[in-house]
Amino acid sequence: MADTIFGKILRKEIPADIVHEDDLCLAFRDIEPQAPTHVLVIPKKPIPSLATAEAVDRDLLGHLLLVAKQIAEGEGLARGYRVVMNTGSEGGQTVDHLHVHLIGGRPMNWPPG
Ligand code: DGP
Repeated sequence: MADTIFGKILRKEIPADIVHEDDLCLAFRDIEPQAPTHVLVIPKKPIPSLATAEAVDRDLLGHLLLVAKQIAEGEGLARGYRVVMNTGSEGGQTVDHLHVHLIGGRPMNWPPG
């Protein structure tokens, strides 16, 4: 997989406001927050997008969601939040390293833009 800005964050080559790290993933605050809480959860495994994830990634993908839930609890998002995986150009993905957006702290609109 081609290197991305998230690869540089994973290797601590550029700074990020890290809120969680374990052996499988890193979570940090989005540099362009769309809500009071906006955290990105990324796997340490370099998977470009959900579209390229495979069956072997099943447990890893579940882990990312459970970490997002854990962070949401820590952020006090008891009234709800949104998790999003923008996938591909029409899905709005701009960084080709799979990531889960955790967004909360304000009411969310539907449908999304
Ligand atoms: P997406 O559009 O779904 O690929 O989301 C990419 C997100 O990554 C976008 O919300 C902005 C964020 N982002 C891009 N560059 C950086 C960076 O250098 N640091 C941090 N913390 N976030 C970044």
